[in-house]
Amino acid sequence: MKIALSGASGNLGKVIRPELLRQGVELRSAGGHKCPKPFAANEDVMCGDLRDPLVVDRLLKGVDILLHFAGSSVEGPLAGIIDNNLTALAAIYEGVRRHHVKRVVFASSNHAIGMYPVDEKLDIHCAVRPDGFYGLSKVWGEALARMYWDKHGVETICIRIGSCIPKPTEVRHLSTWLSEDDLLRLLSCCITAEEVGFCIVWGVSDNSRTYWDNSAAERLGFHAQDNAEQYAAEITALASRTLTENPQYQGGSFALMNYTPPGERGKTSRSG
Ligand code: 15L
Repeated sequence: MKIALSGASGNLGKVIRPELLRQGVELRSAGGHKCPKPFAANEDVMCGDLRDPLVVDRLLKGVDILLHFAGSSVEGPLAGIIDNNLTALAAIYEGVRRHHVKRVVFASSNHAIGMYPVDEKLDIHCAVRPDGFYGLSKVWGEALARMYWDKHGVETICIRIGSCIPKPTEVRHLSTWLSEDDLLRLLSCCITAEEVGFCIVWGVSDNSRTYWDNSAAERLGFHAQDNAEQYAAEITALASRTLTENPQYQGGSFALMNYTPPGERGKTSRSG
């Protein structure tokens, strides 16, 4: 089986590559401006702008599964998000069609639903509530994937990734953490599951304080083994020392960027 990975030089790409290569996967890893250095003999590397169909052709030739981890990964100016997360994604899905790639695993994000309050437990069918342009671009990506399944039979698993970092560093992560080992376990299920059609799952560990019901991922065979609670004492002590407030919205700080507090809504701004 040949797997392509976009976003290979990013934080998650660097976690994913060694494990796939260790498993003997024939991997094509793509970076953006710079080509990544191959980690092993079974890795071929490339780079380029994924809005360009010729670059997409190089990425997808002979590929069975694409792990799409490239694109803007944080909130930022709309123009860049449109280039990276909308235009490039559309070019990729057209390439997926041209090359008969069977399945895409799309790195979506919890920021597609980031405006939900933290005391609401969500299942995967909840309505979207993006917390910014970045979250909105992930909603668009999920809908694009849905369309390619309905119209062209291209399978996609969208993973709404929580906070995939080596260990939790703030109170919110006690709910949103996805350990790197659990990410690898989840990806392995996404690669080997039989027929998946189109589905969305949460990318989250088995956290006692999770916001999300992840039975959709369990249906793919995923059983998270890590729990952020093991860091709870450390994190709460840190939060009380630094007087950090508990998050209000599931998207944390993203939800509060360019945010109008309820008491100030509808008031004329000083410049207006
Ligand atoms: C994401 O989608 C971002 O890519 C990452 O940088 C984190 O901010 C993460 O979400 C999170 O919500 O913690």
